[in-house]
Amino acid sequence: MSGYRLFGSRRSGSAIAEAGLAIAGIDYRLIDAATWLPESALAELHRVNPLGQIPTLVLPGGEVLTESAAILIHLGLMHPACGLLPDSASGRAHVIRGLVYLAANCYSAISVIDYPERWCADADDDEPAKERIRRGTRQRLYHHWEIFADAFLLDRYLSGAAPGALDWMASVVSRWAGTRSHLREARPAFATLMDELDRHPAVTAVFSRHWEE
Ligand SMILES: N[C@@H](CCC(=O)N[C@@H](CS)C(=O)NCC(=O)O)C(=O)O
Repeated sequence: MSGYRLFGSRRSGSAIAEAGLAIAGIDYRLIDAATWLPESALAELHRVNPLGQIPTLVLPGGEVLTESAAILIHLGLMHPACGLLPDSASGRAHVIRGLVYLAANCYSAISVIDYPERWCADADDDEPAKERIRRGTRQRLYHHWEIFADAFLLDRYLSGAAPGALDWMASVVSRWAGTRSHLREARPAFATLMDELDRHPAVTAVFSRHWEE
């Protein structure tokens, strides 16, 4: 199978990869798959990504690219003119640091909140234990976002004078687990920037298909 194939699903992190692909001007085939959709192309997804996570991008040569941050970095490096990554080495370093920060400290917490039983022995039927894990993880997640909001604005946007990879990943990951409501109180200017990015023309088609249709 030639061409790019993206495993993804609506209202999920595959919006990050789809935004990157759209901005890089790359056509791809979207394959609907997610662990919470048993009727989707789950077996095919597991064959290429044993974690079963989306987004999972298969490149034309058959290489498998998982991890939203890695996908954005790869697209930005392959298509430097599209503006996903800054031209300057220092700007790129800032954006790559921010992407990895979001993956390590924010996106990972979403998985704990969604599936607390994966992170605690014998918690499958222990609803109070799962709720305590969720509550603690949410608090930690919000703290990580506050640090991010304080440290990662490069210029008008997170990626520089124009929005780029770091903005798109932040705008999607901040939609989950009550993050936006928390930031509206704790970091209102940052929350306003996230709201603005949701409606940015560069990603309207992708984001509206995920969250409005
Ligand atoms: N580290 C991955 C995380 C991807 C991830 O957790 N994706 C979610 C959807 S938003 C998923 O597929 N979860 C299914 C599961 O863990 O069962 C990334 O940064 O892209």
